[in-house]
Amino acid sequence: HYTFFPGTPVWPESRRDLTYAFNPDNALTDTVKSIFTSAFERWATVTKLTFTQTESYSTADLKIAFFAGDHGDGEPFDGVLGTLAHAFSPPSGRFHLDSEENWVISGDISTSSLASSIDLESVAVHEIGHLLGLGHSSVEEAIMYPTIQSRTRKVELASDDIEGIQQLY
Ligand code: TQI
Ligand code: ZN
Ligand code: ZN
Repeated sequence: HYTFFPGTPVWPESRRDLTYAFNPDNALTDTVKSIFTSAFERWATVTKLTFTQTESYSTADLKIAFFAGDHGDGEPFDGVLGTLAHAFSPPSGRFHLDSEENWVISGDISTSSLASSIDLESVAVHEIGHLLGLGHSSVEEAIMYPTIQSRTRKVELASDDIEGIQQLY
């Protein structure tokens, strides 16, 4: 079953059209950016929320950045595997990914040669759930379940994820 963060923080009524931006220092390709766009779309289709990319990193509601190791927020990344990414509850909007992971951005992850390969969209859909206020779920099929099998792609919201987010928005 789905959960919320303590105190059930949500984006307020006045901020349901959210903007997102990528850390300009990361210089991400359009292909990588499009993975995040797809991940946002999965949540937008089941809520009244909208997500629009902006070039203005400083003013965006949701800020996406890749970092390695200690990046100044008290939650350092740890190299390959372990922590892959983290996102903070509303209205923080901070979404950080470990740049040292072997991110898979396209292709079939199940036949990937590296045992440590991680599917970027799967992690993005999960972290966006956190950005919007969902905690972890006890339902194994849910996107918000706290573990993922290695070399697995899991990007489709389960009914548990949809019920949880529709409770909030
Ligand atoms: N990062 C953890 C996560 O996002 C960070 C975390 C731990 C956390 N406890 C939390 C975030 C409580 C919010 C609330 O869950 S992770 C997965 C999964 C991670 C894990 O790098 O371990 C995914 C990131 F579910 F597959 F294990 C993304 Cl999809
Ligand atoms: Zn961080
Ligand atoms: Zn999580």
